[in-house]
Amino acid sequence: MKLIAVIAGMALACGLAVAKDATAEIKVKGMTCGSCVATVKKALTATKGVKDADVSLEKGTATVVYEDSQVTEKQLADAIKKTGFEAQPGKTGK
Ligand SMILES: [Cu+2]
Repeated sequence: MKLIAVIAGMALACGLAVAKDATAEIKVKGMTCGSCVATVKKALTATKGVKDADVSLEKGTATVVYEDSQVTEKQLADAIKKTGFEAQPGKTGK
């Protein structure tokens, strides 16, 4: 019955690959140093549904990988706003 276990495992892996991850690029205004970046990143990664957050000081953006069934782009922007910075949801990619 080893073969069945292998097939079941493959089916499971495929199911996980299908689970939707969305990427949001949010404009963040007001960051001036590495500490600001860390604050924004921390707020994002602490938000439910967020898998990864990459904050750029030079570009003034936060690139967030999140599960769109758990959190919306607006909620991500709100999480940033709570830290005292201005946030504007931008384009969404896959
Ligand atoms: Cu700062």
